[in-house]
Amino acid sequence: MSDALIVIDVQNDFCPGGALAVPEGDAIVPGINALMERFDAVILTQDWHPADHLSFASQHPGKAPLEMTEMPYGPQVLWPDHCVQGTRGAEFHGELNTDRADLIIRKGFRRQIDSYSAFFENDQTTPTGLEGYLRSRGLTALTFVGLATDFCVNFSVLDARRLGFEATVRTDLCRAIDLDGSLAAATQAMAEAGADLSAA
Ligand code: VGL
Ligand code: ZN
Repeated sequence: MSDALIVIDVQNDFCPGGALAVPEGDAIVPGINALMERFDAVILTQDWHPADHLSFASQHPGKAPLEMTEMPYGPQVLWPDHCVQGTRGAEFHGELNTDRADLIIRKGFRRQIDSYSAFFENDQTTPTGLEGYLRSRGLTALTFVGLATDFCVNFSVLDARRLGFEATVRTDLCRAIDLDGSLAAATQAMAEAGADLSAA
């Protein structure tokens, strides 16, 4: 068996009431729990930033959340402080069935580099280790769900395709931030990369 479910960043800060709330971010939790039953492997990712992470607007005097900055690896959206290591906002949503997870992969823990993708940080070269884990377990077909469709899900799916994994996105079990058309752009990019986008 070779199918893995990859659950991206279903954490309090991305749910209503959180620091970087995604509209209806919590609505996908029951469906994700149910979907876990069908997979050989379940992997969760957890956005996990130090309090002074450089993706936070608070670290850039004069900048506000959702403005852009330049990082050594390219343009970067500045975010409100979110998913700070050890805080309630960084915890998984209380209803997510974390007991079913074989692996929890944390990302974004280096101050200088943001990490949207489950595979590589935003410099596109620093690996998280997920590729090696999947290959050594023989997991080749990946299904993605979680938050946010247009950032961490999108970057994870594009890297998965680049690395040669089969990728399915259950769009009904994802929710988006949708900044300036980012959801439409992400949907197009994932489809063009050969991901299978399905709503059931
Ligand atoms: C995410 C922005 C910043 C995500 C994480 O999980 O999509 N977005 N950090
Ligand atoms: Zn983040």
